[in-house]
Parts: sequence; C-alpha cells; structure tokens
Amino acid sequence: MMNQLFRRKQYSESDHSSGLVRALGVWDIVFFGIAAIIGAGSFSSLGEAVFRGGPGVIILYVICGFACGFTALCYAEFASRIPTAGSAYTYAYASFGELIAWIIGWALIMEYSFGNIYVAFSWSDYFTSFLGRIGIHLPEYLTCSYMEAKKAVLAGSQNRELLRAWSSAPLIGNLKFIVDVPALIINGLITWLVYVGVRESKNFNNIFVILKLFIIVLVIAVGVAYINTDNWFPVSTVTGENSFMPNGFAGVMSAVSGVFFAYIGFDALSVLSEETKDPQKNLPRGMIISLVLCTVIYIILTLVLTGMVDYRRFEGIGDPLAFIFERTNANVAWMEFVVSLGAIVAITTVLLVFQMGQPRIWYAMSRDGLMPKKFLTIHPKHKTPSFATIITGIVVGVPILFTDKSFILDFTSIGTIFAFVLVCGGVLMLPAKEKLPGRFHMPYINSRFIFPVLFLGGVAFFYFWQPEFFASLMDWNDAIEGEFRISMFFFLIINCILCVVAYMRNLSLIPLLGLSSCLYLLTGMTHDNWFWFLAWFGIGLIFYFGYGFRKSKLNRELNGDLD
Ligand code: ALA
Repeated sequence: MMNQLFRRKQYSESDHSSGLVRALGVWDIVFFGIAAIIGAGSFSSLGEAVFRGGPGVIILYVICGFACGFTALCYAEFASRIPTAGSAYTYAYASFGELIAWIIGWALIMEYSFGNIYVAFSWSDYFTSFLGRIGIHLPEYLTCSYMEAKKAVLAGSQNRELLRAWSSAPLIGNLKFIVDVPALIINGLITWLVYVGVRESKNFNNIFVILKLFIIVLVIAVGVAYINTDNWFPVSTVTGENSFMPNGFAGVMSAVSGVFFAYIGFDALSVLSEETKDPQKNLPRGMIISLVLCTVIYIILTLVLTGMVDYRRFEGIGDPLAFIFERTNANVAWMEFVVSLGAIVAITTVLLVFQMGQPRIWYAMSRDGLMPKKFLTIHPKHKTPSFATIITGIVVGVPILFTDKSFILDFTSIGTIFAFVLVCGGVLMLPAKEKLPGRFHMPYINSRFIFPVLFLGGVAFFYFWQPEFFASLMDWNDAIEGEFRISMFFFLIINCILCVVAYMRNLSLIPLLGLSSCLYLLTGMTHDNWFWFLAWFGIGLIFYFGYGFRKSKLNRELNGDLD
C-alpha cells in the first residue's frame, strides 16, 4: 500500500518541451514576474494588512520576500529537473509520488480558485468605488458579501458601507439579502472569456504591467506630499507608547495572509525555464529581481498609505489605493478616479491568469486519472478545457455568495504556503544530479553549520528585540498571542530537528531556508485558519482514496486494466 501511495510518474526526455524557443532574457522574466505578482494583494489586501499591523507591517513584507525568494529557487530547480513544463503538481508526481502530488494539486485549488474569489471581491471594491466617482451609487447590500457585513456588525466595526449594507438590506424570509453582484458578474465574464479561449499575449502582458506600475508610481508620487510622519508612530495598543508596530509584533504577524497573498504568483515563473536563454543565470536573476522590486514597491506603498491616513481607518477597506485620496482623507478626486479605473483593469488580468491556470491543473490531474475523465473535455470549436473551465467558474462563483474576503484570504494563503513548504521540503529530498549545460541548478551551500547558527541567532535576536512578544507567548492567559502559541511551539521544535538533520546530512541551505521561512509564515495563522485548512485536506484525502487511488493511470497500468 505504502509503495502504491508513492508511485511516481516517469517523464522521458521525449516529454521535453523541445518545441519551445529560448527567447526570454532576464528582463522578460522580471516583466512576467510583475505581471503575475502585483494584483489584488497590492491594490487591496494591503489595506487590511495595514489595519492589523500598522506601519510595522513592512517587516512582514521583507520576511515574505525572503521566503518567496528561496521558494522561487526551489521551483526553478524542479522545473529544470522534470523534462516537461508544468506546475508543482507535475513536479511532485515525478519526484515524490502520487499522494504528495495529489495533496499539492488539492492545495493549488486553494491558490488558484479560492485566490480568485478574493481577487473578484477586490475587483468589485474598485469597480464600486469607480462607479461612485462617476455618480452611480449601487446600494451597499449589492456590493459586499453577506458574511462581511454580518461580521462588521458583530465586531462593532466603524466601516460605514458594511454597516449600511446590513441595515438597508431587504429581507427574504428571515435572511438579509446581501450579495456582491459585481464580483459575481466579473467571475461570469472571465469564465466566459477563458471558455472561448482568450489568449495570453506578451504584448498585452507588457502593457498591463506598465499600467500597474504607472498607477503605483503615481500613488506614491502624489501621496508623498500628504504624508504626516506622526502617523508612522501611533499610540501602541500594547504598551501605550508611540510605536511603529501599534498592535505589537503579534499584530504584524496576524497580517500574514494579506501580505503573503501579494507575493503569490511568482511560482508561475518556473514554467518559463524551457523558454529562457541561459536559464542557469537568467531564471534565478529574473525571479529574484522581480521579488526584490515587488518588496520595495510594497514597502514604499505601506509607508505612503500609513503616512497619509491613520492605520486604524483601513479596517475593511478593499480599495486602499483609492481610499487614501477620498474626500475624508487627502481629497484628490482625480486620483481616486484614475486609481480605481487603473486598478479595475490591472486586477482583471490577475483574474484571467488564475482562471486559466486552474482548469489546466485539473486537466493534467485528469489525464493522470486522479480526477474524472470529464475534466479532459476539450471544446470542439474553442479548443479549451471547457468542462474544467465551467467547474472553475462555479467553484469561484458559489463561495462569493456565502464567504467573505478575510476568510478567503486566510484560506488561500495557508494552502499556498503549505504547498510551498512541500516544494522546499521536496527539493531537500531530491538526489544530487549531474550538471547539464543550459539547465538551471540550485547552487549548493552546505547548511551544516550555517543553518543552526542562523536559527539560534535568529531566535536570540528576536528574544532581545521583542521580549514582550516572547513573554506573552509564555503567558497562558493571553488570548491574542495564544492563537500563535501552538504554531510557534511546533515551529521551534521542527527547526531544532532541522538543525540536527542539516548537521548530520549536509543539507542544501537554500531549500532549507525556504522551508524554515515558509514554516515561520504558517505560525501567523489562527486556529480558525487551521481548522478550515485541515477540513479541506480531509475532504481531499477522502476524494483521493475514494476515487484517484483506484482510477489513477499508474494504478491501472500496474494492474493491466487501461482502456
Ligand atoms: N499576488 C497576486 C495578487 O496580488 C495573487 O493579486
């Protein structure tokens, strides 16, 4: 049984996507990187992240930047080893076998489909804000989700739109009718576009990247003039003194989902390995440059936002880059207009990329027998995976009716970080390989001494820098830090074990740092996040053992019953 769970798919050199031309240089990779990375995370989830962590949330952007940089190199290593373009699912199937591949494929649903639910909500926020600018005011109960409004009321939120949505919503029986209509409509439209086979094009891609960067640079250039540096040091809710981290380090860590979400997408770059000129140099450079650029952008944006408006006012704000120019804030009407319009276009491209990615992953899983054959259906005219595309539309659309932004953000982030943990951990287990010219190879640095020194040094540094965070972790009556206590405990134990293994087996440093930093990000997840995440995995495993395990193509090959 164990052997069967870890049966691996063999790819031969003939699977090599040799038809691809190596045309991409380092800046092409950077452009693709920015296209995939910058979207709803910067235009939207930044608001909630700032509300939770205050200006100090920039520390988390740096930590996430590092975690993603190490993980990106692990993806590149995988991509160069498996002679076929693909996703983490494909790589895992060849390296670790079926069960892990299934788990990663299942986690990727959280990244792509659930990620898109959040992006659709964000699109709706900017769309509504844009309509408001041109004098069209939709009732609030048609522009936000039921759960979001309900949570706002229960939490005594100050967000006027959400409170109004709740108080003005018509009743259907006992239920308040609150639906995010623009989010539903954009999901329908995007599903249709993907269904009829809209194509990605490098030229369009470049135009959208320039547009995104233009808007961000404009926000920074105009916003700088309105910064009041006092806003960077508000009164701390923990110590009562002025602080860069007004909700303490726990507040910063509680923003993990929103911050991490802003980086999701770089993993798509690894698939370009077969199309990159001199991938050994250009691929890692391109990935790292795009991550560094995005990190710098996020830090500057955070400083501008928190300098212009008190961090507490970002509660529930889904369109922060337009919000800072509202009448009650900087009051620059034309900026509000330009930013909302630009954000609508920029976010649409992210929706498109994710909505195209999901059916293709299902297609690959179905080809391997792990998903029903129906997912292989190709539309006779449009030549798109039509059934898988429609199911994606439903998987994104239905939860829009009964979930809310913060839940979806946490859910997407925890699933994606988990997939990254598996990818980094997986690279650590790959056997050494022969170096082939023209392929990317992760540089090997022996972690034997470096990792234990970095880990223990990091813990010591943290202890002296944030003594109150440590103290409250130890204080069993402290409910807020208590959320992170168990995860932090696991994090420390696992890292101690990793120190020993690194010492004994001379592990490679880069994937080890990727693994450790992604595990660290998981410590920011609350008990609720873990509950839903485990429930989702439970469903995945039931599905696998009830269907995929038996129907898997490898299984049937083994038993000689392929049709
Ligand atoms: N990083 C992507 C975004 O922010 C998912 O939209």
